[in-house]
Amino acid sequence: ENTQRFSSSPATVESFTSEFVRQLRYEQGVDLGFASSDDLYQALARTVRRYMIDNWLDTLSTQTAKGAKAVAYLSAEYLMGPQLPNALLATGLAEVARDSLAALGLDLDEIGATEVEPGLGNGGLGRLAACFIDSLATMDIPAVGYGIRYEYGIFRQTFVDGRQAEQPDPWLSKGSPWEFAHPDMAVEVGFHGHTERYTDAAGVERTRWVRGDCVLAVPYNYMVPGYGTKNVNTLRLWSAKATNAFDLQIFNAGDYEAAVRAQTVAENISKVIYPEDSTPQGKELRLKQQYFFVAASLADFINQTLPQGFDLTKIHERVTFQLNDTHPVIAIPELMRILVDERGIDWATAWDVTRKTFNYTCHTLLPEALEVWSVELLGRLLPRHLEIIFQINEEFLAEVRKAYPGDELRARRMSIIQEQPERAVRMAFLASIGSSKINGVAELHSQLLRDKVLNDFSELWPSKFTNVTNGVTPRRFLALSNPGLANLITEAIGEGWVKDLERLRELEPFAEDASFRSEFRAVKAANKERFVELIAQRDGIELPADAMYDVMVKRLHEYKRQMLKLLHVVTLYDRVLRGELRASDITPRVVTFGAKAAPGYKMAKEIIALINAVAKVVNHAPELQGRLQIAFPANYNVTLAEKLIPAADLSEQISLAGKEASGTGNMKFALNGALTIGTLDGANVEIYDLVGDEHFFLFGLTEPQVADVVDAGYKPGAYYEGNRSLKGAIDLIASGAFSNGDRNAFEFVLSDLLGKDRFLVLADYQAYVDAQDKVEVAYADQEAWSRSAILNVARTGFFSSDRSIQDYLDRIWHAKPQPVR
Ligand code: 26M
Repeated sequence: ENTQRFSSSPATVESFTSEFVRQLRYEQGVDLGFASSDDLYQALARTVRRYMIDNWLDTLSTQTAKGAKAVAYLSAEYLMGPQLPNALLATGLAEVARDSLAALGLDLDEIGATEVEPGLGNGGLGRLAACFIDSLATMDIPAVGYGIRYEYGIFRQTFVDGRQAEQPDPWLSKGSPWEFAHPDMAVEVGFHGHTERYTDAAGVERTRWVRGDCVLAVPYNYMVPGYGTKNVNTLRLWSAKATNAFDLQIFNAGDYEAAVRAQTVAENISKVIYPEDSTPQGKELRLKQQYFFVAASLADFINQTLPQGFDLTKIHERVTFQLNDTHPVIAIPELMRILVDERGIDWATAWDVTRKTFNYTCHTLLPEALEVWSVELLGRLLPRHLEIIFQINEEFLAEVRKAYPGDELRARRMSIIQEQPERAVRMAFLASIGSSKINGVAELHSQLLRDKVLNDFSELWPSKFTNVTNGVTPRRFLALSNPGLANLITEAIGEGWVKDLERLRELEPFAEDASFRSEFRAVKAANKERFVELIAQRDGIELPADAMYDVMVKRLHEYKRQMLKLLHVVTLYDRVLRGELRASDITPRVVTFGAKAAPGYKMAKEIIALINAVAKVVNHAPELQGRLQIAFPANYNVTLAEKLIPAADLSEQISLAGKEASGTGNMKFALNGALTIGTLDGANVEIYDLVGDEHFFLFGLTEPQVADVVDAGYKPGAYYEGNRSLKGAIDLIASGAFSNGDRNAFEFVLSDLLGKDRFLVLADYQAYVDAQDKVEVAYADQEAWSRSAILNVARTGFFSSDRSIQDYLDRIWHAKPQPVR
C-alpha cells in the first residue's frame, strides 16, 4: 500500500518487469540470458531508482519555492550500508520487485547480495550521520548531507594467521547505480598561496587570498528517500578532480610526468578514507580533505541553493550548518573569509552571522581524540584561514580577560592556540567559540563535556551547552534487518511504530502473554539460523544455532574493553581445566566478536591476534565442545550488523565508565530484543533507566568512582595478585596455552594490563564475571528471559533517530517540515 504514494509510475509487476528488462537491454546493453549477477544488480537498482526520481525532483522544487530554513549536515563520513533494500522499503516496491524477478526466474535476495556497501565511514560517527539523514527525509525536513565521495572506503579486514591484514575497498570499481555525477556543477577549491592587503575601489582596506593551487570538487548526488512520505532528500558527496589549468601549464612547458604527478596529487584528495577514529594523525592530506569538502559545500549552498543576490547577513535564517565533530570545523573561518574578503561585509557583522549559522556536535571524551592542527601546516595550506583564526582568538581572549580579570591561566587554557608540545590550533575550541550550540551525544557525555572537557567554555557560556542523545533508524535496524520481529510487532500493535517508535510501549502487556513470548523466541531462533547460514557461507565458520549469542561488535579500542570480554572467556576455560567448573554446567554460548583496528594502532592489533589465538584453542578444546565457542568473523560492517544484531541474546556494552560518548550499537541490540550487560557509560545509562534494573545486567565502577580510583593511584598489579580467578586467566595466556607454548607471544598486551591498564580492565574484572554468572542463571529461565527481552524492545522506542532529530529541531535548528504534496 506504500506504493500508492509514489504516483510517478504505476508500480505493477508488469511495469516493473518491463522497466527492468529495458534497463538491462538498453542501459546495460546485455540480454537477460547473458546477464552476469552484476548486470542484474545494476539493472535492478536503476529500476528501483527510477521510481524515486520524480519525488526527488519535486522535493527539490518544493523546498526552493518555499524558501524555508534548511539543515546542512557537514560530515566527513556517511556509513550508509546497502542501498537496495532501503530503497525497496521506502518505495514500497519490495513485493512487486520480488514477484517481477521471480516471473523471470530470478531471486531478489540473490541479486541483492551482489551489492557492495559504501563503507564511507569508520564506525559510530559515520553510521550516526547515515541514520540522521534517513530521519530528516522521513520527517520531511529540508536537509542536505554534505561529505566526501571517497574512491576507497574503509579497508576490508582479513586475518592472516589470526592477525589483521588490510585490503583496499574499491567500492566503485563496478560503478554505483545510485549516484548522479554533475561535473557541470563543479566548484573550485584553492590551497596554499599567500595573502595580501589592498585598497578596494571604495578606498577600503581589504585582504585577499591568492591561491597557490586549485582543484575541482565534482558533486555526486544520492537520493535519500523518506519512509512513508514523498520527500526524497539529497546526499551530496564531493570528488576531487584536477583542473585543466592545473596541469596544462606544466604540460605545455613540456614536463609531461610532472603534469601527471600534479593531477595525481589533486585527485588523491578524495582517494581514501582515513581509518583512524580516535587518534588523529595530523596528516596534511586529511586537512586537505576537510577543507576540500567544506569549501565546496559552503560555495554550493551559497551559490546554488540560496536565491541569486541573497543577502548573506541573513544566511542563518535560511540554513543551519551542523558540524559532525571537529572534522568540518574549518568551515567557520571559511564562512568568515567569504563574508569579509569576498562580500566585503564588516568583521563584526560577519562574526555575528557566522556564529548564528554553525552548531557543533562533540563525539568524544578522550583527550587524545581531540583534533589539533599545527600552526605551521595550517598556515602553509590555508594562510588566510590561519589569519582569521588568529583574529577570532584575539577577540575571544579579550572577552575572556574581561570576564575574568587577572585570570591569565584561564586565558591560556582557553586559547584556540595550544603552545605545547608545538603551536597548534585546537579545533574543538574553535568549534565551541564559533557555534551557537554545542551538544554531546548522551546525557552523561553532555554532562562530562560541561564539567570536564569544555568546562571553561560552559562556565563562560552555560546556555550554549545542550544534549541530544543519539538514536538509530528503526527502518534499517528493525523493519529491514529483522522482518520476523517487525511482523510480530505489527501484528500486535499495528505498523505505526515504524515512524513513531515510542508506540513500541504498547508491546509491554504482550510480555505477559505466553504465546507471544513463544512466537518471540521463534523469531529469535530463526534469526540465529539465518546468521549461522550466512557465517558458514561468508567465513566458513560452523556455529550451532541453539546457543546463547553473546555479541560484542564495535571498533577495537582499549577503552571499549574487548579484553574484558576475552578475560571472561579465558576464565571459563581456566575454571574447566582446573576442574572447578563442569563444562556440562555451562549454558551453550557463542561469543561473537566483530572489530576493525586502525592499521597503526599496535595494541588494538595485538588484541585481535590474542582473540583469534584464544578462539583457535577454545573452539578445539574437547572439554568445551558444544558449550563455549568464539566466533570472530572478519570485516564487521553494516551488512553483517544487519544479520547479526537480530540474532543476539546478550549485548556487550562494557566500556570504562566515562569513556564511550554514547554508543549506538547498544540501542540497536536492545531494540532487537537482546539484554545488555553493561557499565553506566554513554547511552547505556539511559537504556538502563528505561528498561529497568531487572532487565539489564549492570556492573562496574561508575564514572566518579573511576575518577577516585585513578586519583588514588591505580595499581592493576594489585588486582592481579589479589584475585585467584583473574590471576588464573592471565597466567594461562602468559603460559603460552594459546600460542603453542610461546610465553612471549602476548607480552605486549599483558605487560600493559599488569603495569598500566589505562582503562581499568582489571579493576572491573570481578564485577564483570559476577554479572556474567547472573546472565547464566537468568538465561536458564527462558520464559523470564524472553519477558525481559520483549520489555527491552517495548521500552527503547526513545532511541529512534527520529527522536534525536526532533530534539535537534527543538533545541538547535528550529527548521520546519516541508512535506511534498
Ligand atoms: C579524525 C581525524 C583524522 C582521521 C579520522 C578522524 C576520526 C574519524 C572518525 C575521528 C573520529 C571518528 O569517529 C569517532 C566516533 O565514531 N565516535 C563515536 O561517535 C558515536 C556517535 O556519536 C558515539 O556513539 C560513540 O560513543 C563515539 O565513540
